[in-house]
Amino acid sequence: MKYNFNDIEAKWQKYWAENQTFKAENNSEKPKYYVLDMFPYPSGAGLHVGHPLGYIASDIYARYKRHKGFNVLHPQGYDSFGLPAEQYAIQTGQHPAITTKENIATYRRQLDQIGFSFDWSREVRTSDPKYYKWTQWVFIQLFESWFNYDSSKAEDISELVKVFASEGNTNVNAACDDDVEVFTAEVWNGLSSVEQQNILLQYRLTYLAETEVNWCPALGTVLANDEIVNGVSERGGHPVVRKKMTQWSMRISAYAERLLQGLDNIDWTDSLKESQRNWIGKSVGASAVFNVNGHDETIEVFTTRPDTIFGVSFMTLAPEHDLVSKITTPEQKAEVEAYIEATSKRSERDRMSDVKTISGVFTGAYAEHPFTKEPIQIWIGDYVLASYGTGAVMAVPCGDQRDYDFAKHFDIEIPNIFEGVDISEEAFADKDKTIIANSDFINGMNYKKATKRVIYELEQIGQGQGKTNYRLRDAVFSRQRYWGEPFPVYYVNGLPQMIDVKHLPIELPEVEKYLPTETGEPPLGNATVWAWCTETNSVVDNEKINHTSVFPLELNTMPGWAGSSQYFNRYMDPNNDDAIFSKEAIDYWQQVDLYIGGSEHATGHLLYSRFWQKFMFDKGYVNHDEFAKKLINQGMILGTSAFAYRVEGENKFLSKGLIGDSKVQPIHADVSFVNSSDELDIEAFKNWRTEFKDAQFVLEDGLYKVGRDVEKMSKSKYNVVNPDNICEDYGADSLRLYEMFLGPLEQYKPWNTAGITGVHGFLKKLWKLYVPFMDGSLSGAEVKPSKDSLKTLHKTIKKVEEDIENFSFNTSVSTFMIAVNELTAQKCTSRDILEPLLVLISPYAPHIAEELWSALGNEGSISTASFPEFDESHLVESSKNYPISFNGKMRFTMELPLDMSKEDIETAVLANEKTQDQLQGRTPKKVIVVPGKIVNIVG
Ligand code: ANZ
Repeated sequence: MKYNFNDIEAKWQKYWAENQTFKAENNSEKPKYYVLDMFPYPSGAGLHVGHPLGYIASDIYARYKRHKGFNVLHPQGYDSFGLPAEQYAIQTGQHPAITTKENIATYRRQLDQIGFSFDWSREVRTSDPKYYKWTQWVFIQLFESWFNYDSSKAEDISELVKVFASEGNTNVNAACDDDVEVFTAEVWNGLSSVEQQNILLQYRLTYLAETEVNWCPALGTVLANDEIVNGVSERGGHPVVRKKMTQWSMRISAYAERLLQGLDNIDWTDSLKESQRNWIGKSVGASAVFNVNGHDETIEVFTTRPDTIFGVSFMTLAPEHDLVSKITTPEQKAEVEAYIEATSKRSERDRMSDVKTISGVFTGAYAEHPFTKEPIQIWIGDYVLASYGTGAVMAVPCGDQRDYDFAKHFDIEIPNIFEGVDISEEAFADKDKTIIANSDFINGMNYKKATKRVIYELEQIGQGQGKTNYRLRDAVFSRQRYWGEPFPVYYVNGLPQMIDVKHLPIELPEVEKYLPTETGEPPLGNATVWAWCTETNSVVDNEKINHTSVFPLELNTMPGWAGSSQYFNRYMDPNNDDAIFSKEAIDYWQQVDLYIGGSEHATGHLLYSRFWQKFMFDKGYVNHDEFAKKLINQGMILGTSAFAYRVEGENKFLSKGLIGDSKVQPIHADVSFVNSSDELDIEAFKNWRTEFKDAQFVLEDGLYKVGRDVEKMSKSKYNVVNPDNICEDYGADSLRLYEMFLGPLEQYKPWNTAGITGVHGFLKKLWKLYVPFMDGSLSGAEVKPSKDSLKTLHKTIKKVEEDIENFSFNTSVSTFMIAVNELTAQKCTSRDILEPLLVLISPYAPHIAEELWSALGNEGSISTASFPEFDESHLVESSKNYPISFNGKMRFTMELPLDMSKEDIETAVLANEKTQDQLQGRTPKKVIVVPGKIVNIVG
């Protein structure tokens, strides 16, 4: 009876699919449990063994919860809009939908092969019109809403219109654009509809505005801050510049405080919460207004240190600040303009992280100190960011390092306002310890008191107030790409209009080319049928545009994160065409109980999703304002790269041991050309990199040995291991066990295929335990379990249950190994032991568990079996193997009940034949009995 894993796995995968074993019901007597994975982007390269790590962990948990009696929702889908398919379309002309479909087929085959217990009847694809209809729907809901700071929630825009009509906007405490003008009800009622629409746009939760964006010329699109890494695009590493463009934005900043507070109520990893806290970046301080000499304009600054206001010796504006062009004197104009041009090439991140380069230009203008009325030079400098605070700072060289460096560099005065502190490059005053000096009405005060007083005084003269600032920016929501969700928006006189929900989805149009148009419009500008007819309520030919009944449609598409911001809710009711999900579905599933995914989404997907969820909560569509109760980040599986060493400047490779002092250049060799002894298949390498076809390979001991290094597993490092091959050679159960065995889930760990033989050998051993049930060698009568076997089983139940509850899957695998070794040694053939053992193992190695489960004569899938109950009594020892000593020397052992009295132990020991042998007729002087420990016979 061989363990024929390939056949077994195929058989059970087919069984699960045909019987819809893992289909979750939206209504059940059982308690619910929702286990979610971050859905994959289906790339052309398919999965490598690093990808399924988190999926295996969540699958174990989902299967475990089913054994524990839960109705488990464990769905999967595809985040299928995105750049790679579009880049491929640009190069080959192939429609991204086709590429996407093919890639999804590959992913599905690979996922099925690993034996995941997904409910595929709930699959979603973000690029499917049936799905993105609801992404468009959420967009419209956001457009129809504004954020009321008084109630701290999103409300219907129609409510705001009512307030405007009855009392204007003076009492409205809303999240809105900075430059909203104050108006009365009379003014509002006298405005034209277009004017009113323009004002409302300043309040809506998604709005159209001219914003400074990160423009990536190579990709031809705008990128979000989290899509830029080290100043270049995350995808492709292209340069990114700042540019002003009219874009859709999401007013996520309105939710800054709630996004921050909400972190306290969710069980997410500390590191992830910390990244979100930093990203939200709450600062408490004040705004202060400085008049500009000779101008009507004022400069408002945000400061966290109002107490340092008498230490201000200059002001710095961000080069992009609106005032710069107005206040710069003619003499300084050329220099200022050149500087602005130079900064536009640097990304915000660069500017923030670069603390070494000090640069700036004097504008020639002066501000007036709000209290001393002294003139203060106004500079521009790129260390001040346009998008933070007010884009202007009051510079205090004695309190702030960057201001200090700037003052030093440009030889600006450095006044000292801290008593007894020697201001220098190294020493900055600790704000909580110093006393203020040289500062008029706050002299002698500490930081706290001085801050309060300055804010009060600023308020008195109408030049400032207390203020809380958040680093979190509104999120740009337009992309100049083809392969994304179209906006349900058309334009009348330049004003955006939403298409009525009942006409959704607005499907992506066909285009000839996936590139921007010659006039620089996004790819949808190439579509010829892309206009909205308000009479037929349909998309019509562009030629029909008449601006009376037929209007142009939006040319941008939505960003990658649109489709992933509500997918977890859509899974609850994915085939509903009438609503994003039904009330019954959301009432039953509530929220995600466990979410497993990568930490790289900390400030992207995971923040945007929390924002949309809070919005959906405000609107009453969902019952929780956090979408995922618990979140775990899986670590990464690293690849073991292989290198061949080419002598610099020569067409010659040295085997690793021969390098010595030679100057060599390491060149990646695909790991599939290297065996487990690090020997390179030279022919395969040469065929792969034909430029080395004629290279000379200098061998050691007749072999070419490669060097090894651990790096991120990636196609570009030629160190990927394909799960298909592993499943073929060892089976999916071995793959699953091995991925877990590698180490703690959240850690980074290197892959080593050679190690898989260990877990594979374990599965074969497990199989052997059940062979007597399959080959008929087991005699008819049921075997009663031995005490030892019961003990093995119950300690395994206890450990595995604890492990799974703690997401410590690696330690379970070793527990199974110990259990199987013990049961093998005990020659266990008891069904009472072997049957529950299968249930314990089934979340980890479901195929073999199913096969053996049915070999034991069970009907149906093991997935419905209950998790074995742990019984403490099997672990309690009832007897003790006493060491029996004579004059302190241990001679033999004796098994005696633990509840035996001292006297009875003594009698039993003395009666033993071996004792008589030792005593040879002598009478012992003394018998020392320590119950439960030892017996010592003296004499
Ligand atoms: C005066 C001052 C004195 C400041 C002092 C600091 C120390 P956080 O905590 O990050 O919110 N600032 C304000 N807007 C800025 C911008 N757009 N770009 C760069 N820096 C900006 O930092 C707030 C502080 O950073 C503010 O407080 C301001 O400098 C500066 F002893 O004002 B401070």
